[in-house]
Amino acid sequence: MLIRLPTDIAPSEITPPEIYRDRRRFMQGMGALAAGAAFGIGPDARAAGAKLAGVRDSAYRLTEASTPYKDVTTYNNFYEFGTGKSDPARQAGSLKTRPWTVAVEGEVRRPQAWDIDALLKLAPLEERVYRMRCVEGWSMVIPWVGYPLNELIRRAEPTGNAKYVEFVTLNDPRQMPGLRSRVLDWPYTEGLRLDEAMHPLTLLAVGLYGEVLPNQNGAPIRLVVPWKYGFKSAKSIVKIRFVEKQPVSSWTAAAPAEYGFYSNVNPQVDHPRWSQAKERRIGEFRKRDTLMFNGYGDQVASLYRGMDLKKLF
Ligand SMILES: Nc1nc2c(c(=O)[nH]1)N[C@H]1C(S)=C(S)[C@@H](COP(=O)(O)O)O[C@H]1N2
Ligand SMILES: [Mo]
Repeated sequence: MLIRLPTDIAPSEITPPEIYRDRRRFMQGMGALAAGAAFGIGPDARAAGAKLAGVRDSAYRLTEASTPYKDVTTYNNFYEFGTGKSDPARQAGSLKTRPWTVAVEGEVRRPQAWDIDALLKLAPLEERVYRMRCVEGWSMVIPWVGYPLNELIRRAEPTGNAKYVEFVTLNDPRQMPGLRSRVLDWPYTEGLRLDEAMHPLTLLAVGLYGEVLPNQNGAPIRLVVPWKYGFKSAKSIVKIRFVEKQPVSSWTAAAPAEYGFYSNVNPQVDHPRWSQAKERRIGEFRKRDTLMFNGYGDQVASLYRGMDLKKLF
């Protein structure tokens, strides 16, 4: 894998994540102690910010510095909670992540409605530090916690007709104020080809920075597909449907000339309204070159052999 070291950033520009985390942890600890004393309760292991137990290390980690927790959790796209970058952090507190069910259905031998707490135990949780690139031109490095989506897919036993996987996310106007706006056709849906969904890099994420996923990052469970633009990584998933025909995602439906089904990060294929050649890593000033397949070409280029990626963007 091609790994670029952040040699062009002054060390003073980076808040080391450990230091940031320590500071935050101390403040949280104080808050939890106060709440516990007042209500006689212990920490809720399922609440955003609670530490996830038994998270394994993994070989999937960049040597680049992770984007500070504060930026990862306050600069978000989650249109169900507003279109401003700081809206989700302010408004996603109204999302209820329990009870939560993820329906696995369609072209599978074993359809199942998974309770989220059973899903959390389906496979060992690992930490994976991935580079994430939004089509708007910014990027982050995020230490996700989760397991490969293929763990769930294998248990579902797709039939021979399953060629694609569709992801449907929560569509509840009582919890999601942004649904009142017609920016997209709700629910937010996304799709992958079955081999992309089975790829070992494709993650079902339930946490970040070792903790339960904050609501604004797609609690309680979301997709992470690091070689594709960020919008493919659907948040707060309630349904995973195996289908024969290529699904139409919300973004493709909204602007088919701008957002294709594949949406692989590709510095040579510009978005009609802006270049994709460079990106700004959140926290940095100078732009970086965007890498083909977001730097994951060694692992994923073979999925697209023989395809014209200018046409199938
Ligand atoms: N349900 C849902 N999922 C979503 C979005 C959204 O608006 N709604 N935005 C997408 C976009 S454009 C990006 S860049 C990523 C951002 O993920 P993050 O906020 O955890 O960094 O989430 C993606 N998943
Ligand atoms: Mo995005």
